[in-house]
Amino acid sequence: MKIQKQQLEDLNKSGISDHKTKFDFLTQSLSKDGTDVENIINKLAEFQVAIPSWALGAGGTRFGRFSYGGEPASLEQKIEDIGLIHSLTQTAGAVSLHIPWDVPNDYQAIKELAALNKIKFDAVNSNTFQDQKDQKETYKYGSLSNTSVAVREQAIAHNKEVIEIGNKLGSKSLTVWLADGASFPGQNNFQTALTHTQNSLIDIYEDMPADWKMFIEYKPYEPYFYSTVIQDWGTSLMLANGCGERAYTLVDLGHHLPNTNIEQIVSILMLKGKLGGFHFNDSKYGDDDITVGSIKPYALFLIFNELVYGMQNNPQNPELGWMIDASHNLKDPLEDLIQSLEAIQEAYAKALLIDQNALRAAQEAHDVTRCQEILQEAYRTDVRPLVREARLKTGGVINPIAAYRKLEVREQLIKERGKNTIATGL
Ligand code: LRH
Ligand code: MN
Repeated sequence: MKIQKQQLEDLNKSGISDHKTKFDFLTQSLSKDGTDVENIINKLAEFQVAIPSWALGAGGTRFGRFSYGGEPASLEQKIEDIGLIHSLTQTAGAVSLHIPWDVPNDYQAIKELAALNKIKFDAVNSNTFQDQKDQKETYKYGSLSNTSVAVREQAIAHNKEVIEIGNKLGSKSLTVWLADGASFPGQNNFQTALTHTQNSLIDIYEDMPADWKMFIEYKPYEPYFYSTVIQDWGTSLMLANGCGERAYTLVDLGHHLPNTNIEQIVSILMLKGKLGGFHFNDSKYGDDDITVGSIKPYALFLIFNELVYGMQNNPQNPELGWMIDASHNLKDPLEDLIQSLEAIQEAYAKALLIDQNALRAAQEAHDVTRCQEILQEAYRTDVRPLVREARLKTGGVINPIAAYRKLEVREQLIKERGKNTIATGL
């Protein structure tokens, strides 16, 4: 299914005047405070978030999976679905593949299809947390950290294969997340596990093309429940430093113990020039992988405040890899992803409204109330007219969810693909 340009324009007709009224009103009040609205619109329009290839079908938990109908059964159909989301939002211009779930059959064809949909290939993800059919060594007791040389070498070889696949597609980064850990005290020697992991990552790092980055993703627990080798940002930072200047830490919002101050972690990693990428999602308890901004929108805003400050003050930190990492158990995966993209744009827009100089001055003056007032003034501003204007300016629609439903996209996909197709992924 492809959405034609004319359809997008027709969809905007009914809402354009109401949008202009709200946009003009907001622009006037913001310009009065000296806000450069044009600059914010351009930044929102440039902000592209990679869609995870593993989150375009119905996700599942160990308690069950409820299929959605019309799910993409091939990488080609996944690219088409991301193309649908991108044509409506104009902010999903990239895909992050997970190997071996999404190995291309025809590289040339998949690159042409992606280009047709204005989709770039962002970070590729290795997978040494599942055993593949006819795999020689099992990852049951770990991969890059395993006590067995044979298992470590197999896992290293897999990561090098993932780099090759990504390289053929034009990707420039590898994300390594390890399930490696233990569920019982005494099961692992922590020092040996970490040392094996460091040496394995160095082996992979040295095999990366010179213009590639490595993202090391941390997680405190799951699938194991006593210890995880790469459990927190400090361990990931240490391993990245151990690899070299093109290795960075990847922050998945769901990979923090309750009440962790994630914005402080983001700030420190940017100061150290070691924040490589993000996996956006939201959670109430664990790694729930639910819609961005659906539980803790203020926390997301505070994270974007540190990101905006870092992007303005930390030239030592590279351009960040923005990705969503979610799993959809209840909602239409494409609607869920559209909602996440909107929440990300709104948090970024609100953070761009923060008067960073006034905030610095209030911090210097220890005027705590003023500091909070400056943040909350921005947070309490309804920035949706700015986000909509950025979409309109780039050929998207004013209200993506309404457009998705008006076009009956899911019904169309079910007609084309049937009710029982199952997408690879989580
Ligand atoms: C681990 C994780 C990681 C992916 C997987 C799909 O929880 O966040 O980023 O490999 O989800
Ligand atoms: Mn993740």
